[in-house]
Amino acid sequence: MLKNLLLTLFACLCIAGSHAALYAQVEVERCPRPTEGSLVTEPEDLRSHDGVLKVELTARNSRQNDGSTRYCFMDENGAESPTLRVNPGDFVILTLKNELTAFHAAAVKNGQQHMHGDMGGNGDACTSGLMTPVSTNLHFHGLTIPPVCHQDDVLKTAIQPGDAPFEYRFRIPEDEPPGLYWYHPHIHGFTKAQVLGGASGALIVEGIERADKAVSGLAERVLIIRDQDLLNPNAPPAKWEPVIPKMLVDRDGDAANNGTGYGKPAKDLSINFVPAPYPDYRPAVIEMKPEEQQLWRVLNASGITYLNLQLLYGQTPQPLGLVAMDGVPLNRNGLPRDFVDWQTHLGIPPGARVEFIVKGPPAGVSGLLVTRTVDTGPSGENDPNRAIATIVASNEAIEPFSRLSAATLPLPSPQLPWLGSVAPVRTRRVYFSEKLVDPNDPTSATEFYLTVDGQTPQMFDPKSEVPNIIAKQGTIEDWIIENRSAELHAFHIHQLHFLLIDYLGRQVNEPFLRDTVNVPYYNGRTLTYPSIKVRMDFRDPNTVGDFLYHCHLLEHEDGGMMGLIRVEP
Ligand SMILES: [Cu+2]
Repeated sequence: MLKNLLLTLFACLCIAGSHAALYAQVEVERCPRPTEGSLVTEPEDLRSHDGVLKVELTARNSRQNDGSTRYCFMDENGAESPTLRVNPGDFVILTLKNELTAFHAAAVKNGQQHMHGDMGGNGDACTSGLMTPVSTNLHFHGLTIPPVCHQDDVLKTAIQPGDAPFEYRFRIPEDEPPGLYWYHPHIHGFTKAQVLGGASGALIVEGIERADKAVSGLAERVLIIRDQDLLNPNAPPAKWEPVIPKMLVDRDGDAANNGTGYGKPAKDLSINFVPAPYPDYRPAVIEMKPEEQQLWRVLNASGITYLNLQLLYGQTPQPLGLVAMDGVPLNRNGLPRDFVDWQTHLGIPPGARVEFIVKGPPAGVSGLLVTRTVDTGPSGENDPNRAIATIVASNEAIEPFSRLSAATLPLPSPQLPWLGSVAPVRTRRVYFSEKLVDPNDPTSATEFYLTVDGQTPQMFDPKSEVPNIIAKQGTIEDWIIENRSAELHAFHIHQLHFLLIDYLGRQVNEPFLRDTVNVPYYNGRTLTYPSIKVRMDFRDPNTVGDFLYHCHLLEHEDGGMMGLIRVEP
């Protein structure tokens, strides 16, 4: 009996030994993802109870066979990138455990293999500022919560592998507009890698149906569009595409904008992690009951890709009933309570959100969610026309997890006067620009700047504590944001929303607020640089402190296109 047992055990060990390589390959995927052509499922919803949302997240990564790295946030039940659902006034208590692994020599050298002290860090996640490929943290994009440690500071807060779980603890403001927000890491120099790898998730402030009756009682779907490195980088374009000029590569090594709307994209796209990769763009599958109306809450969590969404039934673009941008209902300034802006395409810069009403296709008709090409400028990346998901009308379609309340107790009006009706205390001018390290060598590295007019252009220095801008809490300022570079940029500021007043010299006076906005590129042929004007709102006491404004193309942000603002009490 014992002899048999030992023999069995010995046999097992032999098999284990001879198959070590095999076992290494089939080890459990730490960031599992659906395959091409899969049904689009929704992220899990985590809801607050008795005014508190408790979440335990773990940051993980995994190396893929093609050399790319996936990053993910998993909750305590194994759900990836759960949607955090909160009400105004709720407390969020979120612990983040860092289980990132260094896969690259540089990461090992600079990261977890060294003690914190070796890198100038001090072992304190609140103050170390130690930012390496395996450090992580969270930014709550769009929320007006304080820029302090354990809330929404990303200047110093950095959690290292092996640190105790780090606790975020903040209150959703009572007057936070209801809508779609999101969370993602913000480690200077490494944000792009983590976000491209998939580290992002949605946060919903409930109550949009109280702001806009047009969505009351609708089923809602959270759709997160992310980008990632090409799965088939060496494939030629599909045969159905028109022949385009020879593909060029930009300074980041991504496919450059060729101006045709076709050709190799800079990055692949996925929708709720279902990839729709170049060159065939096999779409993911969204099922809906025939002609059902739903509220789609779409986040562009891409690192660098602009979206221009369109929904086609046959060849016909369908009306998309826009009700919110960047988490703010479109009637925020007091427009009618059933206001809907019907559009046939919706542009979404990286970081931005759109929420819109769609009607499912009739039985027997299939639809296609596409992104149309975006002209990112001669120095921009290629964002061609491509399919993302097919819409299948089916009576068996699974109902979305969440349905908006049909009750329409109106949301209280904002306490402060509408931003458009308040005079600014001053006007500032900031500008995007880029410079080759060696102007005579077009292959040399590019430095990215976001500069206050009059100051010397400098890449953002995380070690510097000198703010580029000092503002006063309680005031309102107008900022003119210029683009002196040959590519499109997406301006974003932490901690607050702003009002877009002028766009390319045209008054727009939007009835809502944004936190991310495009600034068109300079084509070299106009007397002035393209610019926009926004009205910044520093009235909320939660905006007091040091925080960031930057381009939301993450390779630009990581590359220095960022500035520091201090709002004094
Ligand atoms: Cu940019």
